[in-house]
Amino acid sequence: MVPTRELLPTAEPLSLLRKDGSPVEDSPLAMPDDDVLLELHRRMVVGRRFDTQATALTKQGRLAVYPSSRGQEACEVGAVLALREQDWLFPTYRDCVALVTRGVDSAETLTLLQGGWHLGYDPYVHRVGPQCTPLATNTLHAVGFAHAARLKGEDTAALVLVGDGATSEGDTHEALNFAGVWKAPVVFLVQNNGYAISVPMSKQNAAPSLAHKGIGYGVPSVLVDGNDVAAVYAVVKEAVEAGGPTLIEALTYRIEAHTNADDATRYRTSDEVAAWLDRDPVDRIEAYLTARGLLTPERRAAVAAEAEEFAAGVRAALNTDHEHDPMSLFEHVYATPTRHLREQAALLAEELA
Ligand SMILES: Cc1ncc(C[n+]2csc(CCOP(=O)(O)OP(=O)(O)O)c2C)c(N)n1
Repeated sequence: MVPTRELLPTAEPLSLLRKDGSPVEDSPLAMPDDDVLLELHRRMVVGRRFDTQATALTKQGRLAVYPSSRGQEACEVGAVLALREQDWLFPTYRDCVALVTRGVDSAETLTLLQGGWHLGYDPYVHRVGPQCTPLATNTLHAVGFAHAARLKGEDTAALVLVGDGATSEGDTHEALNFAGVWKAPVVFLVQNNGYAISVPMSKQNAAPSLAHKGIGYGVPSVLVDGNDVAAVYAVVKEAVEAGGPTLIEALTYRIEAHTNADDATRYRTSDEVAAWLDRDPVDRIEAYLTARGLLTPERRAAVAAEAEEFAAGVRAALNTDHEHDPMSLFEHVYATPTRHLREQAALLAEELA
């Protein structure tokens, strides 16, 4: 039997960098190498610029909806860069920054949110499952996938991203249970950003932390500072290398509203948002790298220029109109369309004729 303490998270979140960027001397985590830290920083800056660009495109009507992950870049980037090439990512609607970090084309990432097509990218190219909007469904995809890969003799881990609210769904618990039973190589990363739309954590959870829930399934659990990219990278890398299931709760905050269709001022105060802006994940790694002389003014300027170029590419792609055949709405859902779908397709064809 695994000793209880090996399954439980630490009382305080693990970290490598304090909010001012100074290093935590007695951290049990291994500080990533300098080149990794610089890459984490670069991808966070580009990811944030992508995110602000996508939010702007909703205001211009070029994007139907966008769930921003501003403030959560350390989770999105740290976790993805900790994956090996052969590993798979199972994201939610919130995780566009994780997708572009994994290499998915930015315009293809936004196709679904633009309302252009069911899915804009080929999941096999970068080993990224479809972004799931039905909460927690991706947890089951990840466990099934990782278990199947192991049965096939493949060395593949699955990283599944979920929000705090998704941990209240039955699917998450079924997935954790089977991950524990099968010892499937799945890393569950819960980005605890404090809210499920307007519902705060206090109305979702009575446990000491979300990470505590792993013990009931025999799944080792980790609590980490989700605004510390070095720490997120370190814990996800360790979990991938461990080869079995791990539940990681990363404490972070969603700076923007739930989506552009939400008014967050109705359920949270500006003081609360300001307190989290003070814990900004990009500022933190920048402060550390600058103090160590690794982030020179030249490199900083080059990264900023790259981010601007990336955003320009997103604008150009999203400002291009594509022709979509309305009849394609009925494709790729069922191998054999149901009677209702056939009837609806016939009605639409008649209307379009
Ligand atoms: C099964 C299901 N129930 C309800 C919803 C509606 N819904 C969309 S997002 C959301 C809140 C999710 O919060 P959380 O899991 O914390 O993720 P976040 O949006 O904060 O990233 C809800 C309830 C849904 N998408 N799927």
